[in-house]
Amino acid sequence: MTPPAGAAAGTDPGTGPATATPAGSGRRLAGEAPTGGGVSPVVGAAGADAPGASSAGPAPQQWAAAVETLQGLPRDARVLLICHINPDGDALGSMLGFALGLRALGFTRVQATFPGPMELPEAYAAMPGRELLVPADEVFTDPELVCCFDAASVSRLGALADRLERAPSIVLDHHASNSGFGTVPLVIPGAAATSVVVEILLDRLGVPLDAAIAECLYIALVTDTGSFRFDSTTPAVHQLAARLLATGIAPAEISRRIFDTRPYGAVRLHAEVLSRTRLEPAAARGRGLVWTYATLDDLARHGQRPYVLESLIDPVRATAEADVSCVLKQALPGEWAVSLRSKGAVDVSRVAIALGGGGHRLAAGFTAYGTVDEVLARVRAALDQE
Ligand SMILES: [Mn+2]
Repeated sequence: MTPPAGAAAGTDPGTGPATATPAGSGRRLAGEAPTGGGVSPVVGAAGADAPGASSAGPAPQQWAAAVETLQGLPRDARVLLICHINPDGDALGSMLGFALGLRALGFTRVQATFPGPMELPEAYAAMPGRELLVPADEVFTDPELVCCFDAASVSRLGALADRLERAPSIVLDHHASNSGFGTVPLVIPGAAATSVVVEILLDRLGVPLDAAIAECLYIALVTDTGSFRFDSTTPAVHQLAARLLATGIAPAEISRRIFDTRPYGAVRLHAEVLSRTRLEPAAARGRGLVWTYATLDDLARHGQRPYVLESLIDPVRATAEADVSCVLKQALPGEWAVSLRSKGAVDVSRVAIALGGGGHRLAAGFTAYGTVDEVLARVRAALDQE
């Protein structure tokens, strides 16, 4: 998640980038990246060959169990799809692409949701399949099957986690830190996006890719690879992208909508926040630190919602004179979501862990309390330990 993170909106406190090396975009917030456990390589498993995957994924019997579970369900069964809180392009795109696939198979009662208010960043408001979205407090309380997307742990499902106790579940994910929850976990650690897993399962279910499904999966892929800039961008990722583009979707229009469109207020907000950027060449033992911060008052003054700050780290981390970049985003009075990025000389996951968060070597985050000066003092001190 991070640099495996995409540049689009969506925060994921609690999970980190799924892939090992994000080059950076600003998608994740504090707590962004738990690293961790993983799925043992299984001989013959689909996974190592999956786009972006660095290790093996589900065993053949797990794929078969997922297919049999779905094929054995009556077409009027209540199927509930859930993606993680504060969904990003991968979470939404993977979930809605799969939802459309289930509709194509004839399932008539498919609901897609995520915890919290049903508010989508404008970037995702036009995604195909959005008509299948149902607010979390209105979804089936007694689903017959639950499918989870891009969530490394049950905690990422918020108040919807209880649905997992009421029905069998299929879990599609790509975080190396995935806890292995669910009846049928389909996790390909290090795959470029959860949509990689979705595409494999849809193929095994015999669902042909149409333009609507492809657009969802493409948005997921392009978001989580940072527009094919991150290390997870393997030849197989481009081959998947080619299959998706072959359906006739319009990549330029999609990219403009997802990455290059924002309200005027957000442009002004970014300008103001970037104007307070500070460079400290001597920090991080001379490798350099560049930082800025955005407050709740900044958001209110420009009439913007917090997700517009997700991409703010990208122009900050471009600073050539600093290896480490840091953006503080105020979450509550006295509370900050802190994003850290490295160009490679400093392992910012170690800094984040030392400050109570997590993440990956090049992209990490943590939650901090106090003033901007106090938080930065802690960051500088932790960097000096590296
Ligand atoms: Mn993802």
